[in-house]
This record gives sequence, C-alpha cells and structure tokens, in this order.
Amino acid sequence: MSQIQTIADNVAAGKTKLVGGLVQEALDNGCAATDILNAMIDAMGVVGERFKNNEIFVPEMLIAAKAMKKGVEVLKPHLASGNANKYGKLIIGTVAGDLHDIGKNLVAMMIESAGFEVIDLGVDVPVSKFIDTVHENPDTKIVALSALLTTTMPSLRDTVAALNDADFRSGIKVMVGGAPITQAFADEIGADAYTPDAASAAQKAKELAS
Ligand code: B1M
Repeated sequence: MSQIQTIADNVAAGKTKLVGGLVQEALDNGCAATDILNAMIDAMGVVGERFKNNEIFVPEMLIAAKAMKKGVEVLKPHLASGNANKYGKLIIGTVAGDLHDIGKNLVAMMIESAGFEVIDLGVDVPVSKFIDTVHENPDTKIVALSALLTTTMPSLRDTVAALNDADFRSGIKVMVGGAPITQAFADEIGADAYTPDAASAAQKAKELAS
C-alpha cells in the first residue's frame, strides 16, 4: 500500500497519534504536500459517506477531523509560502450554527500564504461578530464565509444580507464557499464571489483585492 494511502486510511480511522509522523515520513520520502492533502480530503469524504450510511457516528467523525488537523499542521509549512501581507486584511469565519472548520482553515491558510493578513473568527460566528470586526478593522478588503451544512445555508444568506446592508459594503468584497454552496446560490444571496476549494479561493481573493 502506498504511503499516501496509509495516511488517508489513518485519517479516516482517526489515528491522530500516528498521522503526524506518517505525514512527516511521506514528506521526507519526497511525496508532494498537495498529494498528501488531497488524499486527506478524500479520506474525509469517505468518513462522510460512512456517517451517511450509519456505519459511524458523530464521535468517529470528530476524531477523524482531529487526525486530519494533525496532518495539516505538519503539512502547513510545505503548503504556505508566507508572502507577508501584500494584499491587506481578510476576515474569515464559519457562519452561525456551523461547527465545521477544516475547510475554512485550509482556505485561511492558502489565503494567508497568498499574501493576506487573515483574521480568523473561528466557527459558529454570529452575524454581529462579522459586522463588528469589519468596524474594528476599517481597512478590511474581503470577508470570507464558509458553510458546510444545508441547514446553515440560511445563516450564510443572513450574514451576506447583513454585510450587504452595512455602511462599509462598498469598501469590501464578500466571498462564500463550502460543500453545499454553488455559484447560483452565491449569486442569489448577493455575494461577490464563490469558489469551490481553497486554492481557487486564494486566487479569487488576490483578484478581488487587486
Ligand atoms: Co459533519 N457533516 N456534521 N461533522 N461532517 C458533513 C458536512 C456531512 C456532509 C456528512 C454526511 O452526512 N455525509 C453532513 C452534512 C449534510 C448536509 O448538510 N447536506 C454533516 C452533518 C449532517 C453533521 C451534523 C449535523 C451531524 C449530527 O450532529 N447529526 C453535525 C453538525 C454540527 C454543526 O456544525 N452544527 C456535524 C458535525 C461534525 C463534526 C463536528 C463531528 C465534524 C467537524 C469537525 C471540524 O470541522 N472541526 C464533522 C465532519 C468532520 C464532517 C465531514 C465528515 C468532513 C468535513 C471536512 O472537514 N471535510 C463531512 C463529510 C464531507 O465533507 N464529505 C461532514 C474536508 C474539508 C477539507 O472539506 O470542509 O468541504 P470542506 O472544505 C472544502 C470546500 O468545501 C471549500 O474548500 C475546502 C478545501 O478545499 N470551502 C470553501 C470550504 N469553505 C470555503 C470557503 C470559501 C471557499 C471554499 O470561500 C470563503
């Protein structure tokens, strides 16, 4: 079995203590950081399928997420190029009611490495927190919102609506993303941009800030 497959299997099985070492070993043996990352993302897809089929439950999803976070921690220096603060400030968070943060963290990491100063508000972020943070940081260029559940798509809609009504709206751009989000939904709720993954989010953020 390939080293990358072993990493994916251990992420899916939630073997947090093993994953860091396995990722380091694969890197030392010349595996590409992006290949390792993609395999870990696929592993979370497998975990999601198992959950959907009632083969595993929330605790198993949670430990798989912890294992993936450990792997990303080891990968981070190999994925991020550390282009210091060339494009200005970007505020990011997962919308209210939603606790998923792996995708949001990857987006934040890629955007930071593309040259933004990232203010990460975490998960389950109330609308008012996004608004207050822009007020506290009037030089903000972009607000980036993540939502992973169909049940938190209305929360994404509310957050974008509040940003669209805010006095600072003409000075910022609003980006959205997350597995259930589509370009059509982004257009419908009045966001400036939708991207499907972390790499395209970083590319789009640079375009919007330029
Ligand atoms: Co949850 N969960 N979960 N979960 N979870 C999903 C999302 C689900 C698809 C699983 C399934 O049923 N197949 C399903 C949602 C179904 C739906 O809404 N249609 C689901 C469910 C149902 C739930 C609960 C409701 C379960 C329950 O309690 N009964 C519950 C909700 C809790 C809440 O949020 N209120 C729940 C809880 C959890 C855990 C807490 C246990 C854990 C999260 C831990 C954490 O994040 N720290 C968890 C996990 C791990 C998952 C799965 C297995 C993996 C998510 C993940 O990290 N993927 C997930 C199944 C799946 O994704 N296939 C599932 C890897 C990550 C890299 O991908 O987050 O999609 P993703 O991010 C991508 C893109 O979406 C995009 O770029 C990223 C990288 O390329 N992207 C953006 C994300 N944000 C972006 C922003 C952008 C642009 C791109 O611009 C700003």
